[in-house]
This record gives sequence, structure tokens and C-alpha cells, in this order.
Amino acid sequence: MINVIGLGYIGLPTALMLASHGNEVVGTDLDKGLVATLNAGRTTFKEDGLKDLFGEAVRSGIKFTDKYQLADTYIISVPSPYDNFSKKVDPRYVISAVGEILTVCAPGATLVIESTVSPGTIDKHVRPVIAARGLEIGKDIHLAHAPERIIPGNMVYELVHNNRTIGADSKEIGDRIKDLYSSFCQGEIVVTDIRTAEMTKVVENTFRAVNIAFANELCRICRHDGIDVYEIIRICNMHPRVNILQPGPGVGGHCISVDPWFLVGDYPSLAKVIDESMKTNDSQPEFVLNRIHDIMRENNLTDTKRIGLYGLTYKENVDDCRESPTLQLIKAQERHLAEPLKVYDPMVEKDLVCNQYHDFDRFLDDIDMVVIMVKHGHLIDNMEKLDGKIVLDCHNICKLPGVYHL
Ligand code: SAJ
Repeated sequence: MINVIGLGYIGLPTALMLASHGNEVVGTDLDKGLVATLNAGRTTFKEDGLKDLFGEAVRSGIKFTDKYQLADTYIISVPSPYDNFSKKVDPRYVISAVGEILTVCAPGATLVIESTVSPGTIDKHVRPVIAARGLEIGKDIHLAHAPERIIPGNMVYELVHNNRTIGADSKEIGDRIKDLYSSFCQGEIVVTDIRTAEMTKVVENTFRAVNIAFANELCRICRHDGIDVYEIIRICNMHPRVNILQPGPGVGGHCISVDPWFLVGDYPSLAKVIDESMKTNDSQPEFVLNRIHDIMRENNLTDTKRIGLYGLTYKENVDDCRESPTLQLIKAQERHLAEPLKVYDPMVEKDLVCNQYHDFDRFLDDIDMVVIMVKHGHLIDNMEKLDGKIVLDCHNICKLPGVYHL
């Protein structure tokens, strides 16, 4: 039996996928409200294909509870944030999950950590918890690291089709966990050691963060000289060995804006490019705010109450607002002691900020200028409604005349 610990954005789809591919699965989360929602037959976030997968897993017998279970395999998918001050990974949720598992698990059980952790975390923080219980790793208990790689917005597809990495102490355990994931994963699964698996995951996200920072820096250089950054990137990317990502209003989410900091925290004198890249991405919402003020001046707009931000999530077509550039921009606006801006996001039902609208037409009625922070499909389908507004398009998706860019 498999006990999946943590039923968030990664744990839930993984548990559902395992259950609907012939595995006996119980999902555990300490959040009783979340467990009650799942037991009432409802999913807890929006994601393409998740509802169907949920239905299939329930028919296959998946169970949800707030208690750790007696199982032979555990998949740990709990948060692994970074400490704001040291920038190092904060492993407390992983440590606590491992500790709880050790009180209930079957002898010889395997603990698979899916949460992203900085290189060395398992050696430094997980092995000592096991040793302190007098258990021998490789005999009484087994360890593996299978970092997730799925992208929000396309998670269900990527769970099946992405290649994966599995780190384990021995080939035997690695191959056993590989067989488990092969029950649903059609991608190639590489078996390696735990330290390498930890590093590859963080490096993948760091590569993307640095590439986006490069695009954001280019955007500032091109703004300085009045050149079209999108055209520059488009032409450069026609070169067979160049692949620059797109500038945007900032980098959000709980991965690309977090994981690279682990390397800065652990290797402060070595991770120079990474450190600068993260600072560039983190200052992008402030850059957008300055653009808003420039455009207001150019159009003799004096009232920030008539400015609206379209999009509150960290990226398009998801409902996740963690580390969202819009939230960062609102904070920057508060630091300038300016009037709060209006906000609308069709994916966000809860009230998260003041001046948040839930009706697109009313939002548009109350503003003169709209800033496209997130390129939701909803906006692409309704773009003509922005006609007549002053538009700052942070994603180069609006083809209306007179649109401003970053
Ligand atoms: N962004 C840009 N420009 C781009 C692409 C993205 O500004 O060209 C911004 C987005 O708007 C968003 C942020 O970056 O605010 C991150 O979005 P994302 O789509 O790049 O990535 P995530 O955070 O949703 O998912 C990433 C993925 N990692 C890689 O592609 C290397 C995913 O595969 C990982 O599983 C996930 O992190 C994770 O959980 O680690």
C-alpha cells in the first residue's frame, strides 16, 4: 500500500494517478478541511483533467484521511519553502513527515521524498531523523528522492509524459521505485543517487529562472533604447542554438521563484549569476509599477483609482496566487503610499486583496487604464473589450492599436 503524504498541488495529482493505475493508495493531509473537501467528492484546485482523474481514482478505491497510515511505501509531497533570511531550504515539513511516518510504517518500508529540496538536505536533515530512532537505512528503512517535474496548467499530461529522475542509495531500491512510477509514467526514468537527484531538480528550475531574468534584463535594455524586445527575442531564437524565454511582470509560483535561492543560500560566494538573476526577477513588479507611472504621466492620468490590474494568479490559467507578481506589485504600490489599484482575475473566487472585482464588465467600467499582468485564456477570448482603454500589456498578447509594452 502507498501512503501519499501531503495532498497539495503535487501530492494530490500524484496520488490520483497512482490510484487510477492499479495501486492501493491512501492520501494523507493534516488539513482536515482539505480532506473533508476531497471526501465530499470535490477537488481543491483547478487543473485541466484533474476532475476526471479524481473520479477515476475514487472509483479505483483511493481514500483520503488526516492520519498517517501503515504502508510499505510513502510518497512525501509536503511544502519545502525557503527561509527568507538565510535563503536556505526550510526542511521542517519534510522532517516532521519523516518523523511521523517512522512511528507507523511497516519494517522495510521505503520513503520517497518528492518535495524539492536543496542538494544535501536528505543527508543533513532526513538521515539523522532515521538514525535517531535506531533504524538502519538500507535495512530497516529505505530512502529515495523522486523530485516532481510537472508544470501547473498541464500537470495531468506531464505526469504521464515527462521524463523523471529517481535518486536512491542502491540500484535495487531505485529500480523498485522506478517500477512504481512506471505504472503511469510513460517518460524515461533515470535512476541515480539521491544527491544528484536533489541537484538536478534545483538546477532545472534555476536554469529557467536565469533565462527569464535574462529576458527581463533585455526588456529593460530595449526599453532604454526604444527597441522592441519581443522582436529581438523572436529573431535571436531563430538561431539554432539560442532559446531565450519571454520577459514578463515578474516571476511567481512556488518553484522558479523559490528553488534557485537554495543555491544562493548554500553557495553564497559561488552562485553569483543566480543571485543577480533572482534579484532581477524579484524587482520586475517594481519595474512594471514605474512603467505604469510613466504611462499615466504621458496620458495625464492622475488618479491611480482608475488603474486596473488584470490577473492575480502567478501565471495564466491556474488559480494559484503564491508569490504572484500582481501581489508583489500591490505591495510595492503600498510602499509608495499610493492609492490601491483595482484588480480582477476570473480564476480567483476568494477575496485576496482590497479593490478586487469578480465581474469583468464592472471592473472595466471603473478603470481608464488596464495592466495585463496575466495572460489567461479568458482575456484572450475577450480582448476586444479593452478597446478604448489605455493598455499596458506585460505579455505582448494584445493587438489593439496604441498598446504600451514593458
Ligand atoms: N515566466 C516568465 N517568462 C517565461 C516563462 C515563465 O516570466 O517565459 C514566469 C511565469 O509567468 C511565472 C513564473 O515564470 O510567474 C514561473 O512559471 P513557469 O511556467 O516557468 O514555471 P512553474 O513555476 O509553473 O513550474 C516550474 C517548471 N519547471 C521548469 O519548467 C524547469 C515545472 O516543470 C516544475 O515542476 C515546477 O516549476 C516545480 O514544481 O518545480
